[in-house]
Amino acid sequence: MATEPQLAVVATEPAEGPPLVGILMGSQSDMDTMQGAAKELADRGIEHEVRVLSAHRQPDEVAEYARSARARGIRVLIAGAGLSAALPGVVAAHTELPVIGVPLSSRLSVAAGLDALLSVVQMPPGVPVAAVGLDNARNAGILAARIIDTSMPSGGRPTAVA
Ligand code: AIR
Repeated sequence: MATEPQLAVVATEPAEGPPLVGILMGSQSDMDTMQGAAKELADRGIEHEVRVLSAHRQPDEVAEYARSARARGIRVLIAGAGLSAALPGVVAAHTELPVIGVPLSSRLSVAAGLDALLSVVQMPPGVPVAAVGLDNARNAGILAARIIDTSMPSGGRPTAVA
């Protein structure tokens, strides 16, 4: 049975330049929790974009987004999902950008979010995802800001990546 596409450009903060952080989530139902990451970035004046993209429902779109992110100037990706939370890992499989995974405690979880936590943390060697705690999108935003800060010691904008 065909699945209804859920691709949505949910929000792009007013930007002086291209977004430096991409925030992804597996469902619109994850939005309230994932806004914690967006708020931390906005508070620091870091341009970011937000996308609803499911690794299972829209696998091709997820791969395309991840593959093209670096060339668009994105420096860090944050990906949150619940249940069988493949999104952070699939994103990491398609990019060399740092990926921060946010395990989410979906209402449908049979294990209070432990399913998502293990899915995000237990990546195979060679494909790293930096995981934050359950539902802790705020920490993902803070960590992304710190990664960007250390990659731009002068405090300026990064040079374009070919
Ligand atoms: N999800 C969506 N596609 C793959 C996964 N793992 C997750 C979402 C959400 C949960 O499934 O990240 O946390 C329930 O999604 P929905 O759309 O049914 O509310």
